[in-house]
Amino acid sequence: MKSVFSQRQLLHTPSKELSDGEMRPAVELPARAEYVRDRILEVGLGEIVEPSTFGRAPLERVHTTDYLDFMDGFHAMHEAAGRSGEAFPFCWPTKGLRCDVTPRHIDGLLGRYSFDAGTPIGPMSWEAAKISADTALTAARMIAEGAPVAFALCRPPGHHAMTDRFGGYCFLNNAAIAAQYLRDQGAERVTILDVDYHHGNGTQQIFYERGDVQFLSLHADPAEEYPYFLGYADEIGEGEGEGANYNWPMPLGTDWAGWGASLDEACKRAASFGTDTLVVSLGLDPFERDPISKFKLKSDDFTRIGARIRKLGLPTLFVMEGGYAIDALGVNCVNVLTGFEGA
Ligand code: 6XA
Ligand code: ZN
Repeated sequence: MKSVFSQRQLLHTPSKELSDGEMRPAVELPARAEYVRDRILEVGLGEIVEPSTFGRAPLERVHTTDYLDFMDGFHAMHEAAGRSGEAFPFCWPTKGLRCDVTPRHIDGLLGRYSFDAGTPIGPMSWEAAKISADTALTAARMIAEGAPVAFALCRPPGHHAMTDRFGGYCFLNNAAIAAQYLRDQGAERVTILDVDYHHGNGTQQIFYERGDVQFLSLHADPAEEYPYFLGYADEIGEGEGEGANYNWPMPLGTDWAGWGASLDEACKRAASFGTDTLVVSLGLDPFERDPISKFKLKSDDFTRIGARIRKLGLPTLFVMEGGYAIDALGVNCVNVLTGFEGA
């Protein structure tokens, strides 16, 4: 299978993040993508191609223009405010405050367009995020043109990014942008299967009232794990989207026995939706040695994930999301892809 990746996605270089009450070394590092790229080359998975530039139009199909304008202008505003280094929001329009105003101050704007303080923005972060979205779009175009499978080596990741808010290391929702692009290219129904350890709150929010894009997510119980405020089992979609959203929150410590059973249920939901294209939000953080996660999947289990997904018999776009056990990331990620190809 072909993969898509650009070195320019490495331009986002977060140094620290707010975690466990301290400023800690960032974990969403450029080296993550390099380990995956190197493993693709090592096993000879297939060609790695550069992303094309798709411009703003496909981003606007998912994100609001004011959010994109804010992000486009953010770095200049940060410098004009006499700031250097990484930006962190810290004040949000939560219930009880006004959500209908857009402040002029940089910290007010940072709060307006984010939902957490865990996502540092550096001078090149937005550039890298746009190229990461182009990577997803280029791989989606391969599927639209008839490829049975493609891998978008996206980094920074995307599944927490909402229509108008960044967070959870995510700025643009790569999987959602790709799914919408596939719809616009003629796919009638698209399923997004999110296997990242964390709930894909952004993807869920983007498609929650849509009946044409199904969202299925396997993740740690949000009562115990980030993002805490979305991802519960009773969230089934609204309006035309009712019945097109399903969550499988699982207890901390879940291993393949429980996780694989949930994957089976999710695959059955996908099969009964009548989907014609599958997008997999491929997080590698359910791994037993992931430093920020608490599931217990082993490297061989990732091969099983790929094989189970293949049984759906659908054109499949894999889009990379999280995963921070850097030394094992290449093996686990490529195990999913070879598990798919070998099944
Ligand atoms: C809070 C944890 C962010 C989770 C990022 C992730 N700092 N999402 O892996 O899938
Ligand atoms: Zn994650």
